Amino acid sequence: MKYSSQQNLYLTEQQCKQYDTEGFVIVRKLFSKNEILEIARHANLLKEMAFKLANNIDDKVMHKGTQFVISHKNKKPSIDRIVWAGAIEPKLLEFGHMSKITYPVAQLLQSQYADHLINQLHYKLPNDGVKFGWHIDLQNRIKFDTNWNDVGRNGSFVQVITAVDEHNISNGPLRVIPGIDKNGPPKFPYMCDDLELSKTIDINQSIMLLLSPGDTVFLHPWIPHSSLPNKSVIERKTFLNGFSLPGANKKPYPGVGSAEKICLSKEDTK
Ligand SMILES: O=C(O)CCC(=O)C(=O)O
Repeated sequence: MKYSSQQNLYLTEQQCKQYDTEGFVIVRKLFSKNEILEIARHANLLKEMAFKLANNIDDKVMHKGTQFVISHKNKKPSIDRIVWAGAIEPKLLEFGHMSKITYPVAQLLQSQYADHLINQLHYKLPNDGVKFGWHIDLQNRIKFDTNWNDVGRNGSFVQVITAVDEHNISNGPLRVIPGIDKNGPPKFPYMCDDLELSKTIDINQSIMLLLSPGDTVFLHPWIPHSSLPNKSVIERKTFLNGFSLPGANKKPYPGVGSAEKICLSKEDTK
């Protein structure tokens, strides 16, 4: 192993193997309680801003370099996502660039550099109806950039998902279908429901990722995942950072400063 000086920041060999074979690895309590409180504080400021910006129509509002995606379910505005949150709250970019995120990403992408594509917040307030259909992140990347290229031949993208609140069985946790087929990504309709997915994939294999605040999931771009609406009284905030191998993505993402090339690790992780 060439990287030793920051050994404790890296995933273990077993965790890397789990990512390669299962398509995800959970690192419990990656962020401390104080760090999560700080992330939640910035997320709550942006939540208030989103509701101030909400019109009566479904909309994507670009404000001060951050994109607010708002829709109306049950005649009330709900926040689908806040994209490139760090443009307004730069501290969120700092959290996204912390070594505890970027060192494992360097290992998984096998690269010292990456383009930081995603710095995003998902809210899922109680009964707001927000849900995410079944998809793989590769579909998101190709939908955005039709010239997306898997230059690294390992998916070339890692999504890092941090629980800000608890993710429990009733507030719409992430559901995944574990397993990476080395022959290529699974094919099924983008953002489909359980019924549609079950035509091609055994839905009984799906598992819920139950998380405590600070727990962080490193997600492979070929793993099918989705989440149901929040039917509880507990808010389910999530902080997401996505990184692609330089050369894979050719288009800037929404948000001022997005898709910037960053140094993930001072050490060669190949
Ligand atoms: O927040 C969620 O439940 C879904 C996240 C997701 O689908 C994604 O990161 O691609």
